[in-house]
Amino acid sequence: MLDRSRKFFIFALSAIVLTLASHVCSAQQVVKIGVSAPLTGNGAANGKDIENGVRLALEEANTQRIKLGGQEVRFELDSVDDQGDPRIGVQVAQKLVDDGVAAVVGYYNSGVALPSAPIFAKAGIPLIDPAATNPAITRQGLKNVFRIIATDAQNSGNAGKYAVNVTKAQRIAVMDDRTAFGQGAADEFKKAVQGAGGKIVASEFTNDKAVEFNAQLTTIKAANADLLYFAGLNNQAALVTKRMKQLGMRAQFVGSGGIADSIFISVAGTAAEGAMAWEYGRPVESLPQGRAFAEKFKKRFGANTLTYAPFAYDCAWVAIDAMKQANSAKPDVFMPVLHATKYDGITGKIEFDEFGDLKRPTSTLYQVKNAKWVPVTTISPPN
Ligand code: ABU
Repeated sequence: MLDRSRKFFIFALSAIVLTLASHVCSAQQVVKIGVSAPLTGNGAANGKDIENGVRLALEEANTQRIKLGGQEVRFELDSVDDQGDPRIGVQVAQKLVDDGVAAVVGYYNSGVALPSAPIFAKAGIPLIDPAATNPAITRQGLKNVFRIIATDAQNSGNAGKYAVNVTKAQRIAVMDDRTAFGQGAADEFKKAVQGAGGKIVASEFTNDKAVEFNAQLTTIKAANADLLYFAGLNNQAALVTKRMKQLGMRAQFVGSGGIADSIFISVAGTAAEGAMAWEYGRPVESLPQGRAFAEKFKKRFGANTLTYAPFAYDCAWVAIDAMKQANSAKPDVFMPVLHATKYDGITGKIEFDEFGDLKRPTSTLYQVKNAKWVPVTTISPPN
């Protein structure tokens, strides 16, 4: 049996230890950064790429022991799987709001971004988009949406003008996957082709689950098209090029954004050779910090980035940078700073226009040569 004074001593010691522990914990403020992307299903490889880009940024930020309002912060990743499905997307957006995230990096799919952005707007939480490119995402009159990647008005607009003015295609065909991204990109491409005086000879569509395109490609072949612009994503684009080869089509395949990656090359096999695609931004390895980022990413995750990790990494750092400047992780305090961002990122200089889109959006045309995507040309607005 312990005597009374010994019991009191143990009780007092426990109280001191608990007080000290709670003091140490409260000395570090946790700031949650949300990510919404498809972590399962068709877009999972791209979703994981986005998630890992943010993860890397937060791990680096934590090594810097950043202080906000005099208190050290620890950034915590709060990642949700939107499955590339708009219905799931809005549910998990609400979960991020309920979790109290300070900012969100998302989306991969434009069709998920469109209905989810207003949920963060209502909660006053900034959403920074690394990959979803339908122009309407930043045109919903919301003040919380930012995007650090060219839109499809810009990327597919460049593609349309280039097809007419540089490639000199005479008979242009278009096919899209009827998603918010694919249909939007196809419309922007057609507008640009027609604006440049080009001729659209066929306009076909599929759906984003389809694996067979015989009917559409037979129509396009019969229209004697010399260029096919496919507005859809990597896996399906690869199946389209394979079928084009099987049908003996001579039309130049040109993809919209979301195609120039290792998945396309591995699925298309030898049919990939010569395929072209317009992608967002500059080739990362051509940028001052790009090569170092690629090495860091590979070392951390044991794999190369697929496409969007550099953009997602920049999204996270743009948010952290705004918090540092505002000396606060409260969205209403750092959001005005976010609007005035001037940030030198892995993907280039980041400044936003009145819609939250990049002031100087860039896109690059790539072509597959010897089973590798090689940059052909980059288009960027003049300074
Ligand atoms: N921008 C390519 C990724 C797909 C999308 O925007 O839906």
